[in-house]
Amino acid sequence: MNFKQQLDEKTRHAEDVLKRYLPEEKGFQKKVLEAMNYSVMAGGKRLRPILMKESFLLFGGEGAVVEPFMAALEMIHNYSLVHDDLPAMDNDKYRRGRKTTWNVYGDGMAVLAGDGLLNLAFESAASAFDFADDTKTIKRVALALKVLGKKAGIYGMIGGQAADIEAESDGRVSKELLFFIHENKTAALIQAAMMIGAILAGAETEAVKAVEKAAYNIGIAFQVQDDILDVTGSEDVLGKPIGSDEKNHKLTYVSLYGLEEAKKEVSRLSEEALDILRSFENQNEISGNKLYRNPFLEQL
Ligand code: GRG
Repeated sequence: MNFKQQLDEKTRHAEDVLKRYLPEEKGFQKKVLEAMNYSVMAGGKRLRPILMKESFLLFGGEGAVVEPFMAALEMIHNYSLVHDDLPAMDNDKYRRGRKTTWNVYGDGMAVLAGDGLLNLAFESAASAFDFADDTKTIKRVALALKVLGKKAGIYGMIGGQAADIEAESDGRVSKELLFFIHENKTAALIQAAMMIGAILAGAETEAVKAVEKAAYNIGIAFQVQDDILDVTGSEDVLGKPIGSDEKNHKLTYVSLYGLEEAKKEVSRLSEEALDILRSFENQNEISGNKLYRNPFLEQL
């Protein structure tokens, strides 16, 4: 199987898992349930649940305990996009080639659909306890829930988004602020994905810390690449057309350091992340643990 076929299969698997946790559209609250499903099933690369599963397998994880968390993280990612698109935030009318949730269901219903997804995410993730029949696994699920809450919340994605909104309104620019925003708004959910995969598979604390660092690099590289496309392409990483206003006024890695430095930074961050991940494969080989050779992570 080539990389494209592998990726298609993993995307399909992530979507099958996700569908099992999405709500049935019925009852007096049918409209908001429709809006939730509309936003989640609008396409998307499913990068986060795929990375979570790959990290789980890299550390020798087995069974279905990871699946509720795969669904939960994709719900959180989608709630953030629904809220980010609102007129009160980015005021985007289209995403992934179709109308945004508020543009179809109205602002109020889109706010509630996002809130609904966030709550359903934690309800779904907590159902991982149903797959945990020993103390060791129960502790892993509890820790994974804590990581999910932290990386999605004020010490993660919400914190990054809040700093971004404030920076845009008062025009502040600094390297520290830019990295804070990228680390939290973009990298935090990628860290959650890979850390939770590792935790549920039983990785040691030190290994989880190393995975957090690798995922930080992947998240920042993803964001800097988006900044590069802002300048060189007509579309961003989401396939959204870029207006000249955005090109000229956005605080980005490229606007601070220039295009060439940005390209070098993407290569450096990616190589460093791969080195960390490769070191786990090597360790597994040396200790004779069940080895899951994972060329997939290297190709992302
Ligand atoms: C509203 C709390 C709150 C947070 C919003 C997600 C977000 C934070 C802002 C969106 C703006 C943006 C371009 C962020 C950069 C990284 C990012 C989250 C990109 C979208 O992720 P993909 O490419 O999307 O994985 P798909 O469509 O594939 O799911």
